[in-house]
Amino acid sequence: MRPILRIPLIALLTIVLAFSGVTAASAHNVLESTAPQDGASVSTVPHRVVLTFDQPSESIGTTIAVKGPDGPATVSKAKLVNNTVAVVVGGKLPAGSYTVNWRVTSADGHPVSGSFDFTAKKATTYEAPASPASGTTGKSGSSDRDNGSQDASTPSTSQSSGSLGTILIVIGVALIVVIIIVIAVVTLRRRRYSD
Ligand SMILES: [Cu+2]
Repeated sequence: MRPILRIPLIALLTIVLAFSGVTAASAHNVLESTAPQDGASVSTVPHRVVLTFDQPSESIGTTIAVKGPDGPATVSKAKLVNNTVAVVVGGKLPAGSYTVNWRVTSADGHPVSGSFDFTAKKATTYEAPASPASGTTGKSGSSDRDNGSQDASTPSTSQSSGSLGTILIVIGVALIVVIIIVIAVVTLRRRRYSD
């Protein structure tokens, strides 16, 4: 009985080690810096809020929502250049505390999210961007706001999605273990019958 079970055990250990190696290799995007910095006090709200990661992000599912004393201040969708994700801020921006809620799709497809704050000492006003996409500014602005409120209500999205992958791996390994045990039992029974 034992020599037969030894082989499936070695196979199982190999599979588990292989899976853990894959998980460690595919790292999520890590936020390296923000402009403005977390907790910074700036004279006025900058026209653009920029997040820099250790690697490029995927545009699908990537959102940045800036919220000020008067509510949402984000007027563009997230723009991705190299390792940065930026968003344009506009409208009347009073002095006070601003919160940036961000959600970024990592290079490996997994979402990462977080938030940071900064304070504006003085009020400023930016006119709506006169870009070719200005015709859809209102619509994109409102959809950004919707995304922002969803992010705010579910701050732990990245955690649950990240652990979902781990759960799937555990389920996969568990299935393999069950299959190996069934094969071992069937093999043992056949041996007994043949003896
Ligand atoms: Cu990942």
